[in-house]
Amino acid sequence: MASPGLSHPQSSSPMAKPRTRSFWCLPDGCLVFGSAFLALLLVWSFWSFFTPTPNFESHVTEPSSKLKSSVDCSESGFGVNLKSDPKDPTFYDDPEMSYSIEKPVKDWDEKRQEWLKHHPSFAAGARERIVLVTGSQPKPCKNPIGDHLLLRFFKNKVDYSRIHGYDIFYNNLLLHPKMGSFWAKLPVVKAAMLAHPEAEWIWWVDSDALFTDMEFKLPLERYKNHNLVVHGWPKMIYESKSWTSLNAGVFLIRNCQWSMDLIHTWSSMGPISKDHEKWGEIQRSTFKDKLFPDSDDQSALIYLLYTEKEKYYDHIYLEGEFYLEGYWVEIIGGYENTTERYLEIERGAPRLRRRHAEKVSEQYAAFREEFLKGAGNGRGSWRRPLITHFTGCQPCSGDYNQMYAGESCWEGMVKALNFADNQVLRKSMVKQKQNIKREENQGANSAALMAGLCSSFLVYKGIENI
Ligand SMILES: [Mn+2]
Repeated sequence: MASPGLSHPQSSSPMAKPRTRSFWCLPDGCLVFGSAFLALLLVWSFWSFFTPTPNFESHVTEPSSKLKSSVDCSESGFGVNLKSDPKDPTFYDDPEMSYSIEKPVKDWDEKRQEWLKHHPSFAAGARERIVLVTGSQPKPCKNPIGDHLLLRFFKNKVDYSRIHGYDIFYNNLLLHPKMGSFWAKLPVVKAAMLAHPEAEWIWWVDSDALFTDMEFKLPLERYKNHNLVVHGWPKMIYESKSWTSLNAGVFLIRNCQWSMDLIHTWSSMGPISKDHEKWGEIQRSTFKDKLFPDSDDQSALIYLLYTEKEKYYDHIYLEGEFYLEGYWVEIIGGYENTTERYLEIERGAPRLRRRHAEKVSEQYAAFREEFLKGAGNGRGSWRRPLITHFTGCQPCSGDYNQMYAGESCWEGMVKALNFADNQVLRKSMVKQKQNIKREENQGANSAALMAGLCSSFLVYKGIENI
């Protein structure tokens, strides 16, 4: 596997955002205006003291509506208007418009643009807006601890999305009856694109993958000329012809016509195609290391890149520099060292130990960047990996690749989930001089766990001062 480089994708610390200044307090006239305002405030406070109900409105208001007096509640905190949907027709009014994976979407760029024109409050920030999409099967898990694991995997994605201000959508229904298993994501991603014209990007993250760096933000600037971002290596596609030359379990796809066309072509190698079996044979004969006969989404994408390089290569960014997703086996052994290195940084940097609201934590991530310059990225690095992917372990079915002991899958997952969850708690909810203690699952117990005999999978031991 190609070794990712050691450079830093975030040298310009994109997490830092300018703080909003009070617009009325300009240097000249500030004093005059300020004094006038203070006087007005004084008069108003006396007036309101003697007037029980400040009668700004002509009708009697309910107590709760007083809270609204200074804020237009039709606007969310991000300045987008969640209530306005003008009558002008958009693509949603077209009866021919379908979310189905089988029906191609045409002129999507124009349609999306038109929608944004009618919803101007979404235009600001639209270029960077991301909707994270994930999901799992519609039924309860066969693995006795599967639903618990999936819940924690989902919580992890909710945490990451909340910290970075992304919307998140979890799907657990097959949107097309034939598109099950690894193919299920494509109908969901397409539907999410149509349902979210306000978003520039849809970020698919598998249910068996989790964020293990809650601070790291995608370097979107790097992808400005690309429409699809996947973890992958060109040499492995064009020289080794390997079916693992990229990983389709995590990808970022631009909400545009190019992506609609790609999804259409891509899914036509899946179970909705009458040639599905034939595609399996073609993939196997092209990628010799592919051992199973069925056509799969990952091989299908690699096949497109391999056979139609001129058409696709320039639009697909193969991210090999950091762990857009990383193979859990090569990652999880490094968590302890990473934790220790990060704690060491915090011990020497009071600024990083300052308690803060979670909403401003990107600022602290930016502060931390300067201490991570020597950490490297990807394999061999002590930087937290962005995403750890439990490829070959299925948390819900309990199936796993026979090259691992099943226990190592579940123990590894718990370790990764705790590694990430501790970051969330330490970020803003626990004092930096405190340590989160958990009783980790011991190997000896895992047989019992798998049999569903032990419900106390994780015993929370509390927080201790360090
Ligand atoms: Mn996966």
